[in-house]
Amino acid sequence: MELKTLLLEIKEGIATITINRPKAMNAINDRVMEEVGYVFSEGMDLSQLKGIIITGAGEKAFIAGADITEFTALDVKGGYDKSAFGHKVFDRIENCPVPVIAAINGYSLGGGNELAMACHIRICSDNARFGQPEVNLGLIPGFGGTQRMVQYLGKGRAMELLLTGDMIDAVKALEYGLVTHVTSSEELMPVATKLISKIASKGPKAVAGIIKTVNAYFDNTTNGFVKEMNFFGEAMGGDESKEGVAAFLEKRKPEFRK
Ligand code: CO8
Repeated sequence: MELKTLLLEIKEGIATITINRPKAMNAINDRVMEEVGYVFSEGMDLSQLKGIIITGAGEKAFIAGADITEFTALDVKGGYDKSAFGHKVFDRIENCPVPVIAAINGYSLGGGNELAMACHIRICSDNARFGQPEVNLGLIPGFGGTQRMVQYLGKGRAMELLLTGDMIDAVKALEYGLVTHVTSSEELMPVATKLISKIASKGPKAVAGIIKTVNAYFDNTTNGFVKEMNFFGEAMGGDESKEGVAAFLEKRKPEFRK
């Protein structure tokens, strides 16, 4: 698939996906959603990647939401289908076996903030602003925001932000646990890269196992504790733990990636 709305750069095993519609504040239109869905399925060879960074083009916005200009054509079925497709794509991000970091460089609103919340880690620049303003349009979030916002912020804070449509700044987002680091604009990508490089020095199977088992906590069709025991057993019998344990005992750094 030809990428028309995303920039995809892969350098030293780190993929950077830039949502590239700066004139529309990188709003997610149908094409963006299709392309994000594509890059998280056939569009990248995940087995060759250490991690993925998602960011927005320009200096003002990460993503200012779903593209509102496409809403006028939607009825009940159209709205449901658009929402369901977004869920499918964002589930792919959430369940990606390599770490996905949202590097939030400005407005992170509506569907854009929902995309950020599907990533494993969120960091932001100090000019970032976050919100779910759908209520101002007579809507509710449709790409998982009502659920993931509660997961990160707790019910009370999530309810207030969702019901008022208010935005919070980077400092508040850090206090609320929505992001884990606030940087200057210049430092945002270097910090994201550093985080991925650090994670890439660990065993990739253990990293994938942690992503799966943490996600299991939020999946009420599965028992996360059982999943953990199973993965733990597999990890203990696997080559990575042999290397990790041997390296500790031999007082050297483990080499997980050959
Ligand atoms: N969709 C389409 N265009 C947008 C969007 C958007 N979400 N956000 C900004 N733009 C466009 C503006 O229309 C403007 O275009 P133009 O230059 O052609 O007039 C351009 O980007 C620049 O924007 P502004 O001039 O408004 O810039 P400001 O700096 O004054 O304001 C804001 C920036 C605060 C980000 C403002 O643009 C804004 O409030 N945007 C809308 C934010 C919003 O409501 N987002 C939520 C959208 S709804 C949603 O995300 C639902 C997700 C679930 C969908 C489920 C499936 C149906």
